[in-house]
Amino acid sequence: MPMTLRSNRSTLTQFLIEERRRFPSASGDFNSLILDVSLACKGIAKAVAFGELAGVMGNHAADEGGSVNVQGETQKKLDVLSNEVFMQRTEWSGSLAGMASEEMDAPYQIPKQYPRGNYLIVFDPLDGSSNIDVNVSVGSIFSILRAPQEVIDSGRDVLEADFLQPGCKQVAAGYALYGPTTMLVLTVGDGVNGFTLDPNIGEFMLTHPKLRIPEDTQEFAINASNARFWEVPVKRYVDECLAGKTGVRGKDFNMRWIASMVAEAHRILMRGGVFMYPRDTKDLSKPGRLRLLYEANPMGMIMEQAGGRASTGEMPMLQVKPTSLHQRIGFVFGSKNEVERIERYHHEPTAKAELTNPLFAERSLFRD
Ligand code: AFP
Repeated sequence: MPMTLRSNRSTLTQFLIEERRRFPSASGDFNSLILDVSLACKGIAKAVAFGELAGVMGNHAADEGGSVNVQGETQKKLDVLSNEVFMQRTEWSGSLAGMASEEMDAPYQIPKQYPRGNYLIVFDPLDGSSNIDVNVSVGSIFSILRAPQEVIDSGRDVLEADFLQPGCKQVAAGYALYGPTTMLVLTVGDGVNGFTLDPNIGEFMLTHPKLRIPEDTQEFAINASNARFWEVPVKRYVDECLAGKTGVRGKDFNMRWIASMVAEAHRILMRGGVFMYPRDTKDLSKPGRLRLLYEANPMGMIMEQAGGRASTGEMPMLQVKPTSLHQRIGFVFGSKNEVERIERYHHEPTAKAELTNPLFAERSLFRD
């Protein structure tokens, strides 16, 4: 076990204080919020690590308050626990005007006994939790927005509309990855930095400063079982990757699918790649699988801050004007040149025409 007490690495606290020195008028509220979030993530990391030993695996029982969240998805015990940890760790300090979560239908009001602050936080407390029982890496994702001035001035309860800000308005975004090591990856709008939790001292240490995503890649991630529901530009892109050296791309591609977006995003941050959960025709009531406000926007900000790209397939993710708290959206992110290629395919005039041409379906390698 490495002895890290004499490490020269910055702690998260040190990193935040040094960042804050660049803004002498800053109150410190923002830093305290990030530290509260990091504490929530440490708590969740512990619960995840103890797993069955702590009795936290499996579904949240109906007799303990229900088992299906607002998305209509079965809640795991750890979903509920992680949500509570996030709320408890962040509600008290006076930095938040309100919060919203994947696990709560409506915005959560800061209890009256606590002061209200300038920021809103939106989070997915445990993304990938359908994998938790098989011990695959999972994570927490968060997005921090400035509360509308009128909310700050009046101190009123927050409304859904207060959260419906495009991703380009995010002040900060990050995720914690509960994998072989626990990591916190954070952007405050000035690049992306990765911190590894040092179990010896219980601190996040700056181990991956200024992360950059390679602009090119030969690795893609998509749930191929949905191939028959994909739109033409996505089919075309994947078919071309699969054709490898013998096709128009002239190079072989590798494919990965963990079904845990934080883990996929982290792989892409480390070595490049492209992730696609595109809009498809599987369930027309759902324009995509992932959620805009607490999955696509924070991950989109991280990708763009690391030199990658985040898109709906058709337009930059961070420009989308949200229409509801739990809105779903098609999401493509990762190495810049690949994401731009996918966007180009969506914009080519033939893409729309081919959508209505039944013959095109026969050309996909995923068809019989
Ligand atoms: P859960 O949090 O319900 O497990 O969903 C995970 C997720 O939102 C995202 O992390 C994955 O990329 C995606 O769903 C996996 O979806 P498939 O089950 O269709 O592969």
